[in-house]
Amino acid sequence: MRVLLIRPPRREAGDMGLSVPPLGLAYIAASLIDAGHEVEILDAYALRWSWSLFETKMASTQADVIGFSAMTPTVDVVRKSLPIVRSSARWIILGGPHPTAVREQVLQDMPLLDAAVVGEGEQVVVELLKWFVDGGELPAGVLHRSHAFSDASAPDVRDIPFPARHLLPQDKYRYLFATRRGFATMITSRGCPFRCSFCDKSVGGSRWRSRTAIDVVDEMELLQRSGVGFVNFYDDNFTLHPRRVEDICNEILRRGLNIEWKCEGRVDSVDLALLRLMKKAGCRVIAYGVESGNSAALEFLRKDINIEQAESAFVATHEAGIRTLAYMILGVPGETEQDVRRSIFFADKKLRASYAQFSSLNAMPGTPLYGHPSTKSVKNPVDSDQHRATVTDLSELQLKSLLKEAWIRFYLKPRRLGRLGLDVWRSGSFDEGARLAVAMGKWSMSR
Ligand code: B12
Ligand code: SF4
Repeated sequence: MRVLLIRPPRREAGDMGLSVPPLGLAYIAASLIDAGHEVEILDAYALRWSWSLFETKMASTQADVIGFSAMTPTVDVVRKSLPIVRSSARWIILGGPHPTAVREQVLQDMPLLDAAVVGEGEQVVVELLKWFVDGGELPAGVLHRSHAFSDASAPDVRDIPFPARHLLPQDKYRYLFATRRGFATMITSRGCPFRCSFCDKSVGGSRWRSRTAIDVVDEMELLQRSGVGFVNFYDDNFTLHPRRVEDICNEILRRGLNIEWKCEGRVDSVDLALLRLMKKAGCRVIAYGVESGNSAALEFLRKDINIEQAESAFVATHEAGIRTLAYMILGVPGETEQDVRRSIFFADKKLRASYAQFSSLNAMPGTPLYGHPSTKSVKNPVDSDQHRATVTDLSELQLKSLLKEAWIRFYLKPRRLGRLGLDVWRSGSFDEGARLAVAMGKWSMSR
């Protein structure tokens, strides 16, 4: 069959969202190619297509199946795309965190969809396409209006083919904090055993499943050969098992790879010896879910870490010569304006994080917090998109202005601005850097 996988255009032309590869679509494409289908990916988001260009191109496109992926906050762009592509394919399907979290509701919400896939879709999508033609019993993992749903088991991460990156516009992807040009993302493990109240683990589940060090480094080597200089590991918990991280680092060193990377880690799973090895093997940035500088907020978030662990992880990471990115959540229920300012101070002055990302507490479907009584609809100035269900005791105005204050207080410092300028140059993120500078300028003037 001819299959077209689409990431729709940005909601608005000036949307600042990161241009990161849609790895889920690339994994789905690889499985379909293996099963003998003819597959294309259209990443209209990274290509910065306008909606009118998208409409024009779709009018002359024909495929057997069109597939989309959706996160809850971006599902509106898929909804907008459906009437545009409806006559371009016989079947339209959707996968990703959104249908996985809301299940049957997605088919009611989007009548133009034929079916949706729940969870990791590599095997399910192949069975679904076969079912479209042959009929019979609906495969497990598929939502369909006239058949009952049953859960599919997760694929073995060691058997999944590498993502079909050759179908993506590789030169369009950028990451502002990358230390080299040529950017790609990788996933080396799926699932997470922790229980943070703001996190949607519906797709990967609670069972952590990892690829072998050899398999991981094989993929890195392939990327290096294709011109990639920097890899972002987007595993939920890259550092969960330190022994595996050691194996990956030793394999990178054994093969003499010349590639730099970033990963996501927990502050309770690193120590100086491991961090030094990671630095030697090319690790340049680690993003930690610090979330808050207030113990009560950490408890509310069920993060199962404490402030002292965050402090020692940041000291050790800096000592190893690796930069840090602190993910922070502001305005957790129970937090006053003063508490939020303490959290900002914590990331800025105590942890001395190299970078920080400040968000509000979104309660999305699939998260334990979904439906919490303190939920309000708040527009986050940083995301520049729609209102989001946010759990906070602060007013929308207070939260908005604290978020702006956090970004400005953290980044408007000569040292950090200088580093950002260098990052823009090294990563080639000129467009992203310019957009960020304009946004920061606007916020500081509107304070
Ligand atoms: C990388 C990443 C990003 C990247 C972009 C990712 C992209 N372009 O695809 C960036 C950094 C930009 C990002 C931004 C955000 N993200 Co994000 N992100 C991730 C992360 C860490 C990894 C995604 C990934 O590559 N996974 C690996 C692939 C293999 O999994 P997958 O994409 O889910 O795909 C599988 C299945 O879903 C399914 N599938 C997916 N698509 C399709 C399509 C078809 C046709 C089929 C059949 C199947 C299918 O099969 C795939 C293979 O198994 C996930 C967490 C995670 N562990 O997945 C969060 C996650 C997806 N993000 C999330 C959120 C909330 C956000 C933000 C809203 C955060 C914020 N507060 O701003 C923003 C949204 C920004 C925006 N406006 O677009 C949530 C989504 C929850 C939800 N219910 O929607 C997640 C799950 C984090 C979490 N645990 O809560 N994100
Ligand atoms: S936030 Fe991170 S540690 Fe917490 S449950 Fe989600 S993936 Fe796991």
